[in-house]
Amino acid sequence: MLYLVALLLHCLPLAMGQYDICKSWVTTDDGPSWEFYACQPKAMRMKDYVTVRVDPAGITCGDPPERFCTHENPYLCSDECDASNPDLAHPPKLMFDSEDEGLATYWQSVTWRRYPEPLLANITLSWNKSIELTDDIVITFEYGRPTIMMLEKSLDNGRTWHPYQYYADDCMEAFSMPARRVRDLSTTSANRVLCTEEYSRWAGSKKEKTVRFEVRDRFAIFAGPDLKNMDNLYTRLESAKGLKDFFTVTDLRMRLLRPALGGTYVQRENLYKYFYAVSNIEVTGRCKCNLHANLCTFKEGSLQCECEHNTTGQDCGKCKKNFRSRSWRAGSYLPLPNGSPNACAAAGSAFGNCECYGHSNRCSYIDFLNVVTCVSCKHNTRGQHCQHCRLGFYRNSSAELDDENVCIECNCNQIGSMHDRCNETGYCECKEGATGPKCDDCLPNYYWRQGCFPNVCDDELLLCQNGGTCYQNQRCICPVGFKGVLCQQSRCEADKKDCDGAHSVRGSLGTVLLGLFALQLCAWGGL
Ligand SMILES: *[C@@H]1O[C@H](CO)[C@@H](O)[C@H](O)[C@H]1NC(C)=O
Ligand SMILES: *[C@@H]1O[C@H](CO)[C@@H](O)[C@H](O)[C@H]1NC(C)=O
Ligand SMILES: *[C@@H]1O[C@H](CO)[C@@H](O)[C@H](O)[C@H]1NC(C)=O
Ligand SMILES: *[C@@H]1O[C@H](CO)[C@@H](O)[C@H](O)[C@H]1NC(C)=O
Ligand SMILES: *[C@@H]1O[C@H](CO)[C@@H](O)[C@H](O)[C@H]1NC(C)=O
Ligand SMILES: [Ca+2]
Repeated sequence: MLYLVALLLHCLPLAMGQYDICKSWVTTDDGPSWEFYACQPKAMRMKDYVTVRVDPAGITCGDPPERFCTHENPYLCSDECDASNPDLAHPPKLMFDSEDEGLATYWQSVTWRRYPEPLLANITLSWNKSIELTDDIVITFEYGRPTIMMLEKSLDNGRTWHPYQYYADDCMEAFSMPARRVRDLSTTSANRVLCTEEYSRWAGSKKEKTVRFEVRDRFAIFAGPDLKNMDNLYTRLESAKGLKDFFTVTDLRMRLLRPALGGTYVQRENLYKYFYAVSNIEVTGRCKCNLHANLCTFKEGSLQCECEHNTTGQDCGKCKKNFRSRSWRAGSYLPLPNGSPNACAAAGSAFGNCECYGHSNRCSYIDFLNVVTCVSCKHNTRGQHCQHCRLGFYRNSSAELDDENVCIECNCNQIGSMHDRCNETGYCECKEGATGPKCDDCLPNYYWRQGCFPNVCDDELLLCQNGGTCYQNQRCICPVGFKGVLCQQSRCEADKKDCDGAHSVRGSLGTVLLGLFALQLCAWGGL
């Protein structure tokens, strides 16, 4: 009986659907214990957790109130957008509400009054959380779909953006790209960014209202038309480079580049029928939790994985404190059907007590020393337990030993310091005259020029004499008639020839005068 229960529990992950549970309590010959599996949260309607931004400012219609027409009825311009009237306003949030039966609510742009200046709008969706798409992105346009648009994505909360898909009624003309269909992609091109003409042609504003980013069609390349063979998809997601990331986003941006034209050319005499109107943006996906969580909750304004396997972080992207005896790893879909949890291990539990503070996954026994030591310490660490910093690095005293950033580069100035090592507080050893933690400054009375050199002149003790000026502490610029390091020497004294005006007078009146002045000085000197 007990065995049967164990068997049932063991089969539970399969019965629940793939990767739905992270662990189960199983009884084996050795007694009951936890067994761990790769796990992921359920797919959700991501529009419920999104923040939206529409650009440029003033692109939303209704301020000031404006009339607009439709392509079906271009001369009956009775519709009005008025931001100050809740019944006639079309704010961005109406792209994410739930549609009541029949009546569509939508965001709407201003009309194309400024034609031929392009009518451009960006709709940016942000989750502040990485999300794995599990179904098509579906954007519903009222009054016709744009004739040119583009979908972009970010994987780093909007710091960098990448094209995701191009849409145009003529891909060659709009983007200089051949038109392709996702259905025609193959296993090696499943993550290709392409231009499609399937969602941009005019078909009447009521008939074809949606623009898609086809996630299912791309999945189907591996999982078959009805997505029956998900095992094959999961296997591919593990092995094909970049495939998982292709379906992962933190932000999406629709760049609307040209509105619906009603199947003809722009009619300049009636620009009130050209605008964008989006009633719904459906994004279906799951929180990316690196296969370490089966729950994702909305807390403090952001989605967060409820991490298992002793991992932590928004995406379960690192090991919990005191569970860093080996480096963090994402869980794996493989081997099928339960995958590998790749759980974080408690310090001291792995490798017969050889602690490596999470900087190494390998230990090795050194026979003649009779010790076990960590191998290939990462994160600039070294030592038997990766407990020291490599030469040229120093320990961050406010970081735990198992922190990835525990070792900080010394960064000693190559010219100012004796070598590239530093002491425990990051101070480098400086050459003569150099100072500062990194030896990139000079002591007082030294100047920097490919290293520190003692001042030749300054404003205190090493004053330039006889009206000379000190140039960058490097040398005195002496007036005519004087020389020497500090202009302390009269040229007349040094060399009688210089006092002989006839030799030094050349050209301009100024030189002549200066020469005469020098002669005069010589004469005084002689007195
Ligand atoms: C839309 O976003 C792109 C960057 O992705 C930017 O270059 C462009 O200027 C934006 N357009 C508008 C109308 O804000
Ligand atoms: C994004 O999420 C992180 C982690 O949950 C949170 O600390 C941060 O405040 C969020 N940022 C915004 C702009 O919501
Ligand atoms: C995580 O750590 C706890 C102890 O705090 C332990 O009971 C549990 O089995 C660990 N989980 C995994 C997946 O290693
Ligand atoms: C040292 O570690 C602390 C804690 O992890 C971190 O906040 C700080 O930025 C680190 N200092 C440097 C210089 O990297
Ligand atoms: C490191 O060197 C600096 C400068 O010489 C010194 O002030 C500091 O006390 C030294 N720190 C340690 C831990 O030796
Ligand atoms: Ca709506």
